[in-house]
Amino acid sequence: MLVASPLSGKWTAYICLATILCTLFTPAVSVKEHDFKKCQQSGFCKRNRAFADHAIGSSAWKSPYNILPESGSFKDGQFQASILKTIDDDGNTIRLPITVSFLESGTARVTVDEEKRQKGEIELRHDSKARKERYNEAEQWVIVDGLALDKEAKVAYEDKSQITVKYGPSSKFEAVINFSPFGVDFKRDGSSQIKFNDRGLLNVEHWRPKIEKPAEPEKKEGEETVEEKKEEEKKEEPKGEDESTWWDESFGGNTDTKPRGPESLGLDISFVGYEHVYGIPSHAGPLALKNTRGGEGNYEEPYRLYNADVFEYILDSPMTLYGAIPFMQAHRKDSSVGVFWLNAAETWIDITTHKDSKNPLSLGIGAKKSTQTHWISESGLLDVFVFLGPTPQDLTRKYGELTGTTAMPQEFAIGYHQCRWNYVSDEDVKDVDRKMDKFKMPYDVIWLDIEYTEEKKYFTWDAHSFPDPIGMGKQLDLHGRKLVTIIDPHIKNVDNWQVSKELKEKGFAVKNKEGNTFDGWCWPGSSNWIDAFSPAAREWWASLFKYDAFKGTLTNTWIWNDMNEPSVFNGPETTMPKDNLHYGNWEHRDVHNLNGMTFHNATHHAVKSRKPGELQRPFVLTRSFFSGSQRVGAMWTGDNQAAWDHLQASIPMVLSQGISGFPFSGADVGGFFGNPEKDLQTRWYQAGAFYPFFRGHAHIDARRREPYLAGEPYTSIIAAALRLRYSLLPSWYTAFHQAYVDGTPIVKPMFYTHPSEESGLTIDDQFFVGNTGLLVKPVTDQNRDSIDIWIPDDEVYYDYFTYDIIPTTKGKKVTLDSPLHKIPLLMQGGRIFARRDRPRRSSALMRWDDYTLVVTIGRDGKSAEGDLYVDDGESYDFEKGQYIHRKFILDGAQKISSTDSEGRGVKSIQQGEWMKKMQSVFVDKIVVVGAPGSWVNKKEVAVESDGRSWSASLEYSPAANGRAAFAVIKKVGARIGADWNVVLA
Ligand code: NBV
Repeated sequence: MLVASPLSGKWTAYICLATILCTLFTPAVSVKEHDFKKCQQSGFCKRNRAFADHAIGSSAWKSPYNILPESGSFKDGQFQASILKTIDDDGNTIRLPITVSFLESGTARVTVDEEKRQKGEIELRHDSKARKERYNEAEQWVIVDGLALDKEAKVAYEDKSQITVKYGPSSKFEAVINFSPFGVDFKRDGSSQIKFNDRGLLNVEHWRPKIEKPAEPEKKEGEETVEEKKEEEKKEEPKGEDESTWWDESFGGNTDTKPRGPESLGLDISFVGYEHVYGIPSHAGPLALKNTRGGEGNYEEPYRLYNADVFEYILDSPMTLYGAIPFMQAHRKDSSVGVFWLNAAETWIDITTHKDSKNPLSLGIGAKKSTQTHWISESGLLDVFVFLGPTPQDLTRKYGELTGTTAMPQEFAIGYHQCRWNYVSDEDVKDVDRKMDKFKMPYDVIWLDIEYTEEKKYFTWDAHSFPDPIGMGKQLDLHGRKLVTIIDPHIKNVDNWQVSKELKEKGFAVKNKEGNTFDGWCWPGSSNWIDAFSPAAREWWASLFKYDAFKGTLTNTWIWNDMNEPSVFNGPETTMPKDNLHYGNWEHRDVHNLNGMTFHNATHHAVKSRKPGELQRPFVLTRSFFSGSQRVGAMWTGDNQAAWDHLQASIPMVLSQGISGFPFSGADVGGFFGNPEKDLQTRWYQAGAFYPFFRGHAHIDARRREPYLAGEPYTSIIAAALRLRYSLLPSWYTAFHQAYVDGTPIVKPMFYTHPSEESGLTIDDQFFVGNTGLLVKPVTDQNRDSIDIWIPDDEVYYDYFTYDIIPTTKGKKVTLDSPLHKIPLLMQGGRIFARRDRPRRSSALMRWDDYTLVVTIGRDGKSAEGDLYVDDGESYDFEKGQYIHRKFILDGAQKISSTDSEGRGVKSIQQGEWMKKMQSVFVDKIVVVGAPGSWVNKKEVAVESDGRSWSASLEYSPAANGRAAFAVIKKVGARIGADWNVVLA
């Protein structure tokens, strides 16, 4: 039932004028690469790269960081000591407390702080109110569990120069902490996997007072200015001591005042024997990351993590995008390790790969490769988690344990979403809703972009175009559909609007460096930004979403958070000045990459508490994110373009999100900017049907392109893609559940599913869906009638649509036909997955439909298995055991059985309203692909369940012209939640 509150229908006479003004203020759209810093333009990045060049280029280089042996102690799984950083030739040192924690999960954590800043014994410049410590609260936002110390971790060896700790499962892991210079060698089964400071690039810029230089005298003609002299002197300065950006730094007309001076961190992390590294999204580039120090095919720039509104982003680039997950994994055949760099400040990562062999006779043939990375952050703690694998699943599980896993979404959220900037009125929305039905295109959600508001004031409606949001919401609800409205973090700065007044009066906005409410420019013009770091601000934010506050919203209204990097049109790099202040007086520089997540998190909690007792799982989409955002919603890859290469780029981007713990992701289907050609739009729907988050979206200037407008044959082909998505929803939901349980990606790249297959380690244009064995390779080129798909194993593969047996060879590519109407989609043998085959208008309408199980018989000709997870798709009752989780097994081609996959007793799973209703939901059909020839005369099979037995008909189709034999068992009639057997022998 919908909960409604009346819309305060305040018609305003200025509407038309305001709309005109708003449309006039649409910033020019163009690639703005030069608006974003390169490493050379980012003071600390430049300094750390120079430091690295100096260290690597000098054979005499010795890292000036040494652990003071007598400061070290090991207790209860934790090693604590002081690192002394020698800062001059006189031997003066700075003290850096270090903690190495060994966690019960087998993960190790290295944390380095700076004693003087920790104790607040520093002076701030410009009367700044900023905190003096290095930012130490990232953990509070990011880590949810898994910090228990491993009391079993033991010191295996210790002397004046090092300590070796054995830890992890069966003490297989080892950390050799070297004292002079400081370094850690993380080993598994005795061999090095990950090394810290192996190349001596550790650099913790300690606090120092600014030595004021005399003011510059007037320049007489022909004389050098102080600046020019400085430039001259700089040329002679040793590398790594470039002071020019220590105390202030300007870019694009904005000056950062840096009240705490230089405070960056750098560390080299080497992955020994690993040629490929992955992760650290979001970047528009390949899944296996590229080298960043130049050379053929490599990038010149480090990968950057500094959340930014980079619209019309360029492809194949290490340039920053909207979100940041500083989690990197390294893989080689049969081994995976990873690091998680817990730092929310601007971060750059250099990557270089080199051959390991020192044997000159090997000529590099057969030599192993290692990858060296160099991590550079502007401020904060050095805080790194180390995962020693050995499988890709170990990494995603351990990372999920620390940062949390994907929130279990409502089922509608994994259906199709129809968006554009903008649906112009409530009538327009209702019309699209009707047309989707008319063209038999299932969909679940329609979206409203910023134009639904009155003058870009969120929580209001443009009364002229949206006079009846309640009526609109109710029409959508007729088919169980939802509305998503956009709410951005910038609040229009006007005195005659309560939300703006309260934000300022209560002091809940982000402050400028002077401690006054920060004012910047965004969609509404002059704006202020809610500071979601503040608990009181978050509570206030929640009050704005109550049904009687955000009038016109209903229980089927959900939220979209955009622009939360945050995007500030007149700010440096289109974001907030780094010397702005957040709750607790932390500088924006310290928390920038967390900002989007705190806002997303605040909105998630706000919609969750709209009405006491209403227990719906929230849906909130975010553009900006950080490690942990997966716990509160979905993300999309931002403002892409209607171009084939953007479609192509979306696949590795979505895969990268998946392996990095935030798998609920997708790209704008059709491309945000521009007008896709019909074939591109069609191919994009076919690809989008396999994104975990599936939404069509378009820019305000783009032509209307609701999928039914495409015209034939495109409309029918798109409708088929949408229906394919809907029929597979049970399997998608099962994959989401797996992600929720242990952080497993929803769509999986080849290295993840087949880590032993070396030739698949860099493949990033095809993937498996959950545990279904469905292998898809979206077509991302124009006029492609055939496509090569790489086969990861010796299993048999069937074409999804025709049941043809594909002639495959493990580790080799096979060519498939891929005319426009066809999605290259294979079924791996040995799997059982669930579908709902009856086409309906929305996922809600499918809720009580019966299931089809597809069994693909494996290479051995007789076995297959799979699972299915089902719950009510909206509430939290699944946390109380209200769910069905089945395991299906085909055993020796004799019997297909369904049992509770968690071994729960029948009683415990039959209680509760929803469970009761599910008693009348059945397995209707079982399709067995690759059915054995011995079934040729079989006409019926026995079904056993609930202590009864009955027969079901079997229709057998023999193999023909390359097509596998298959059998269809009809009207199975076994309850989906019950134990049953289908006896085939
Ligand atoms: O709110 C308007 C757009 C939105 O449609 C898009 O999806 C976001 O990524 N928004 C960005 C602001 C401006 C884009 C030029």
